Amino acid sequence: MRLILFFSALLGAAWCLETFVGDQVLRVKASSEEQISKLQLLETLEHLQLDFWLRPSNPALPVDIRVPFASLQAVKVFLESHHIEYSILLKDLQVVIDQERQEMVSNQRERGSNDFNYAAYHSLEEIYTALDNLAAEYPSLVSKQKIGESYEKRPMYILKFSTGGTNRPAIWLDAGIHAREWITQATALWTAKKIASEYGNDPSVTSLLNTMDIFLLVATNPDGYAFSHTNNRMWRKTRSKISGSICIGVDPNRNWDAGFGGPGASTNPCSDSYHGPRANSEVEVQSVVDFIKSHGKIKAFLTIHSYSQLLLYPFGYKCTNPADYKELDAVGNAAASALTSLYGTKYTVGPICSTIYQASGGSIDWSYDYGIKYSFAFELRDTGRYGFLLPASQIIPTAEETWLGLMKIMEHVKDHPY
Ligand code: INF
Ligand code: ZN
Repeated sequence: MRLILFFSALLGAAWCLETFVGDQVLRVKASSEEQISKLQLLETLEHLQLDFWLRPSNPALPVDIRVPFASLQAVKVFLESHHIEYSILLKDLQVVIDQERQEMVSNQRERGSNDFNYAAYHSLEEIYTALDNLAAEYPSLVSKQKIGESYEKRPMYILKFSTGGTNRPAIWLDAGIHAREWITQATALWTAKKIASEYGNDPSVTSLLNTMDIFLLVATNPDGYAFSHTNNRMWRKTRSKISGSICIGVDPNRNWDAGFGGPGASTNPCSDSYHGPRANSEVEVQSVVDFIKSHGKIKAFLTIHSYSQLLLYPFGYKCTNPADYKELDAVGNAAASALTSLYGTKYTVGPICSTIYQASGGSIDWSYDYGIKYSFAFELRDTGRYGFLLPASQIIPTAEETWLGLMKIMEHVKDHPY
C-alpha cells in the first residue's frame, strides 16, 4: 500500500499542472488617475494572486487581470465599490486552455509526416526539430548555431541566414523571451521558413540577404516555454532559483543592463516583473548579450512580444525620447502601416514609456544604448479578446502581417547603413 501511495505522490508531483478552473480574465477600464492608483494598490495585494496581463499605467489603456476563482468575489466587490468599470474577457480560463491543448494534440495526430504545421503551436522539442529541418532543407542559406544554454541547461539555438561574405552587417530577431506569449515563437518559426523560401524569389528578400545576414532566436526563454507546456500555461519569467526566496524566475525583459533596477521593475522575486539580483543575472540574457557583442556588426535588434498590437522603440527605463526619435518613429509608422495593409490589424507606434508605461531593464533599451540604432519591440495580436491564448487559427494571419512590418524595417536598415 505504501508503495502505491509513494508512486502516486511522485506522479502527482511530476505533473503538478497548474489549473485555472473558474479563473476569469477581466478587462478593467480605469477612468481616472485615481482609479489607476486603486488598481496599482490591487496589484500589491499578493494574497489575491492576481496576474496582470496588461498592467495599470495610463487611463487611456485597458488593464487585463487574470483573477483566480477564489479571488473573484473580492476583486469584483473592490472594483464595484470604487465604481471601476470592468467586463469579462474570458469566463473560465481553463476551458480555453483545454481547447488549445486539444487542438495541439489533434494537429500532432494529423501531421504524422515531417511537413511542419506552421498553423499550430508546438512544444520546444518540435520547434528544435523544425530548426534542424530548415537548416537541412536550405543548407546554403540556413545554419543553426548554439549561443548558450538556459538555466536548466537547455540549448539556445539561433538560425543564421547568410548568403556569403564574412561577418556581414546583420539583423537580430528574437521571440519568446516571455514564455507564455506563444504566438511569438510560432510567428518566428513561420518567419524563418519565409526568409528561407523567399530568397531567390522575392526581390527585396534577395537583395536584403545579398548584403546582410539575419540571426533569429525563436525560443529565447526555453525553460519558461517548456514550463508553460508542462506545468503552467501562464508562466512568463525564466525558471532560475532566487536565493532567499521560494519564488522562481526573473522577468527576462527587466534583466538587461539598461536602467537596471529602476522604475517599472519589481524588487520582489515573486513578482512577474522581478528584475533579478543583478543585470544579466539570467544566463539566457547574458547569452544574447555575449553573442551581440562578439558579432560586433548587428545593425537592428528586433524583439517580438504579445499582446496589444504595438510597435515600440526606446526608451522604457526613462521617459525622454532617443536621439533617433524622428527616424525611429517614421520607420515604426511605415512598418505599422505595411502591417495594417494586409488584414486591417491596427497598431500603435511609439516609445515604450509614453505608449505603455515606464519599464526598466528591457532588451531594446540595452541594444539601443549599446549602439544598435534600429531597436524595436513588436507586441503582436490581439488586443485582449484572447490575449496570450490567441487561437492557432490566427498564427498564419498574424505571421503574414508581421512579416510586412518586419520587411519594412529590414529594408530601411539595409538602405541606411551606419
Ligand atoms: N511587454 C511589456 C513588459 O512589461 C512592455 C515592454 C515591452 C517593456 C518592450 C519593455 C520593452 O515587458 C510585455 N509584452 O510584457 O509581452
Ligand atoms: Zn512579453
